[in-house]
Amino acid sequence: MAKGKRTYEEQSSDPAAQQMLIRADELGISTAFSRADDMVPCNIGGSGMCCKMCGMGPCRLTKDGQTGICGATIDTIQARNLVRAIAAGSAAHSDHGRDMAFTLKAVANGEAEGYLIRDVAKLRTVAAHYGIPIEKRSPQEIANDLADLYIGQFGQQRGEIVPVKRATKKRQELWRSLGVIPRGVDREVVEALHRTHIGDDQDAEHILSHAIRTAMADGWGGSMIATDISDILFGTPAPVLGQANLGVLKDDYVNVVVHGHEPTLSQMIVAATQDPEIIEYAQKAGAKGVNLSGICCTANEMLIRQGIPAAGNFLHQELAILTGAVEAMVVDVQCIMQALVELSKNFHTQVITTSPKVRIKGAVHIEFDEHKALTIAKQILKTAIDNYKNRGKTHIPQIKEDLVPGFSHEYINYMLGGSYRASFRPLNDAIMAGRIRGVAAIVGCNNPRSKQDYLHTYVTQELLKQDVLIVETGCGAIAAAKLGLLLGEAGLDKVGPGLKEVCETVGIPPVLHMGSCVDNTRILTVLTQMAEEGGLGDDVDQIPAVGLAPEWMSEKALAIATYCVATGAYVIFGGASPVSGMPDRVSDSDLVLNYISEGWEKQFGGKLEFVADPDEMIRRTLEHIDKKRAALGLPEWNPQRFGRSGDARMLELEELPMDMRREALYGVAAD
Ligand code: XCC
Repeated sequence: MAKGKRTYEEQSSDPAAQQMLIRADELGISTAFSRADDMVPCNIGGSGMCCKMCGMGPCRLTKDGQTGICGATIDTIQARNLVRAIAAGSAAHSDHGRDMAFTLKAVANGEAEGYLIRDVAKLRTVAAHYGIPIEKRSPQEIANDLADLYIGQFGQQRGEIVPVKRATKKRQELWRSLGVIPRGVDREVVEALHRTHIGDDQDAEHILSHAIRTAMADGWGGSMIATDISDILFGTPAPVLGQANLGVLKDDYVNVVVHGHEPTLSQMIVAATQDPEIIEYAQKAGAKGVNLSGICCTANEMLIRQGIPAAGNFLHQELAILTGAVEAMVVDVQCIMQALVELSKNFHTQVITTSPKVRIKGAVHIEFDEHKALTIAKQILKTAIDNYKNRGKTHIPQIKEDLVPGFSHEYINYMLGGSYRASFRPLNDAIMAGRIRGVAAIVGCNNPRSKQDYLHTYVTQELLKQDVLIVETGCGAIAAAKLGLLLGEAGLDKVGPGLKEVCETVGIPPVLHMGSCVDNTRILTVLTQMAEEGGLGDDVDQIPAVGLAPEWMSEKALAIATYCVATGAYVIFGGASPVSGMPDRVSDSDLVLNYISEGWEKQFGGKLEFVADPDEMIRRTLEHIDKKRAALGLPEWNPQRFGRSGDARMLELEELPMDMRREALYGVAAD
């Protein structure tokens, strides 16, 4: 809750952000940070107690026993608000997946300029899951069939969406018995809106079962489709060296920042920046070339595949423009603040919208079309280059960090066992022995209501000390990157002894960056493969693992949380709970709160809780991990037991200053 103006250190834990917030104040410009200080959130809407579903209201249920004008109870209202948010989040991710499927179809038919099928092996693997014939067929033929199958998932009316076949057999049976398998992606989103219209579904538990079905249409539908096709078209990620933070912007280059979510656009812009015509055009304009970087999940898509630097996470979008060094901020869909356009008027930056679905008044619109992708990408870059001459004074914080992202589930599988014995066996063994106490997925957004990156990085660092292996996606991964936690040699002196041994043996950082927010489906796949590998029970809910989104803010995050719960995970969200009810009358409005926790745990083995205090998040995470270990009959975690087998080279490296360690390990000197 806002309590007046915070100090810069209270607004962000990132020194680069703090520098830009000082600059914003000097210039008298507002940011999401200052607007959050100025605007107190509505505690009635925020706690899920306001119903705006019809014109008789809005009804605000602030007194015990009060109902809306139609008689709707607080439980019904909270459940309806939650399922609507989940439907919006699922729609966003899934519409992204749909566009990827259309692009795959166009590529298969030779109608998409500039795109290739880069990962034929993944295409064949994915197609084989669904019985699409792969032998003696060209990649284009297979891709055409897969695209048709995937496009069909969105409008399917009956039956089951096909990616659920990739869950454990036991989980599929559970979902079938509970009747929650999505019939079609669009159908579940539409039904969520129908059920929550005035006078429809008015049993909170019944509404919440559809929340599960709708979220599964995202995680085991639209998002999984998006991840599969991104890998097929742009390559399945493998570790690559990258950089993160505002210091990646360059004074003597044309800076183009790509922000949003869909790799169809950003990957073509990556290709266009390497075109000799564009390089020459930039040089004629007086720059050394075009320097590309990303914000939000577009950053993650480019980072995990090509090592293109990330200028920052969600709350860095305005700060990048405040440097005065950005010629163009190119946006597509999701997480784009309308404030960018007003802000850009103080500088020379052009905000360029590209999606037929997203326009911002005052922005330049250059519509993207995958059939002419490379041509449009070049047009966008030329627009940015033409703007270089208008650049004024710049203030680029000289702060950036190296990182190694790109840990797809395929790569994790390979790195653990090598080409001939690729498997999750070594990871399961390490958990069973207690070298790794458990696994935490720390994902999700920034939220200006809390200190930027603090909750992400505090929880991450504390869990690492407890031998918890961390996987990350989205803006949380960029937070960890900015702090240097995605580099093995930087993080290893801060992690528990058993985890350190595993990371040194395999040669991985203790925090694995798995990609963008749609790539949370990679985490579903990892958990499924761990369960199928054996030794950690026979389904995901038995694995000592927890999902956390300490700084969540988007409806997509709620959809992700809910499909993870449906898959058997314990999910902890930080910040405010959208179903908390008023603090002084929790007893009157706790049905939804309890149902998504204990109720869902009884059904799915996973639960969703909102916990504001980071130490309590850590306590509950470790308690859950230890409970799952005990249920599996695994030895209690004992930090004294491991950690003496580290090899001499790592010990030597730890004695070196950081830049020399990096050079020794990666052959790249820090600059
Ligand atoms: Fe959240 Fe998904 Fe947006 Fe970042 S970008 S703010 S949804 S973490 Ni994906």
